[in-house]
Amino acid sequence: MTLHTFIEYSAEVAAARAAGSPIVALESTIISHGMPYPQNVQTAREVEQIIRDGGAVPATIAILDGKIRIGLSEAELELLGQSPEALKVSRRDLPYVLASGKIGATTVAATMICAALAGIQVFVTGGIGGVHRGAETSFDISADLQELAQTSVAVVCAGAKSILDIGLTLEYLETHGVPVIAIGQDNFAAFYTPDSGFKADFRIDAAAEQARFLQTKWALGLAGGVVIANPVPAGQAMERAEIERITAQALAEAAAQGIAGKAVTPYLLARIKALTEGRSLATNIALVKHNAVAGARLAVALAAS
Ligand code: PSU
Ligand code: MN
Repeated sequence: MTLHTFIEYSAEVAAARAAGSPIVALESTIISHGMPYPQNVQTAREVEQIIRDGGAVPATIAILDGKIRIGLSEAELELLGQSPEALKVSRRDLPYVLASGKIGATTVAATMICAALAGIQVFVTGGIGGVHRGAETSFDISADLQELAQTSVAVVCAGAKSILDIGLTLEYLETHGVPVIAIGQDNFAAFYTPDSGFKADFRIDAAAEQARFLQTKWALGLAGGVVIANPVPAGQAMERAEIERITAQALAEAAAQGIAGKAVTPYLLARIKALTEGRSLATNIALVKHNAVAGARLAVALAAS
């Protein structure tokens, strides 16, 4: 029994694998725990379509009926978007959800594991987890960062959210040898806003050059992921001062309510959405779609080289 025993591909993804066509992995925690219904399912569908329009095949990943599913049907996207039973699954949760046959929505970390098992090198999401503010006392550091340190998948995202300590997140990635690439600018993106105020390690705009970077890293035997940070388009970004104020309020509320562990990130996302009257959700949807364009380009470039 190996993890491969548990993998099941959709017909679309199986055909793409057989043909050697470009494939882009997508996570499901963003659907089940990152956005409200029905915008979550709507966005998941639209993101898949953007990837198809970009010449690649989307592979949304989740755990269903004791299987790692690579590529989901419309009904399965709907189930993940609506079911209160969907568990947030990171690396440590994978064996439990698979063995129990429960519904699992995979985080960046778990999606990277599954994508790597399926031979998929490009993964598109909204934002990665990171080192939380106050981590020096809470020890709250997302398992996403450890996964980036060891699993060879490129993660196209809009940077890391300001609910995190972005400076410490970048330090952690540096320690673990994870390159952080920026698209279209020198600085690392901050999810709701294009500029975190911190420099990325490298700026690489062209997909062909990003592909060459990845192939060089992995050819050298340097296992591990790469963060490719694509800033939210200016017209769809939030105002920095507003998001800072609201983030501070959401963090204070989380602390007052004793929210801890895996509940922290979903709680903060939901509070920020409520406090911005949904404007943060519109930005979130826009940036994921923008990342899908970049991710499809990268997958196509990798397949062509
Ligand atoms: N950031 C978002 N939306 C999300 C997440 C992060 O803007 O949905 C999810 C991702 O699945 C990420 C996870 O991998 O939260 C990180 O959770 P934690 O901080 O508990 O590691
Ligand atoms: Mn955490």
